Amino acid sequence: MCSGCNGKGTCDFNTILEDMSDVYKVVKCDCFTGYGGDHCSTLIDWCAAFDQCPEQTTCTTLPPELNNEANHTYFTCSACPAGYEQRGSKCIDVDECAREDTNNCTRNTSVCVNLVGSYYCNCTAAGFRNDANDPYTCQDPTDLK
Ligand SMILES: [Ca+2]
Repeated sequence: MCSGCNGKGTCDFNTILEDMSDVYKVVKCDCFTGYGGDHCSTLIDWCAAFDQCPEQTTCTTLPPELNNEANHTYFTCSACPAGYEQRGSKCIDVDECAREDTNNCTRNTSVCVNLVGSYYCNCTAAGFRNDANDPYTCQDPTDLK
């Protein structure tokens, strides 16, 4: 006999799961993608099964109706945190100082210093200092009272 596979699979009458000899035989279920267990009653945790999201991101298992076997899409990864970009399977620090248009440092008063996950503007002009809460702005000493 077949359990019905919870409506989430088909019965494989060639594979005996439980043989109660002369009483009955329980056959295996071939579960639809995303479902598992003997009777297809459990959802597969693709994130636990594959663990392929980059560190620092969050894996989310897609519901079975969104699984795409052709594209092997069973889970999604969140974006890398701010200050990082994904390259291949890793979140890599963005070097904001590599290009002038990716940082807010003012050239004549500061120099950009890359940090892992961020950057800051190191004040170079005489007397200029970072505002206590703003690592990107160098304040003119005449503005500091
Ligand atoms: Ca950085």
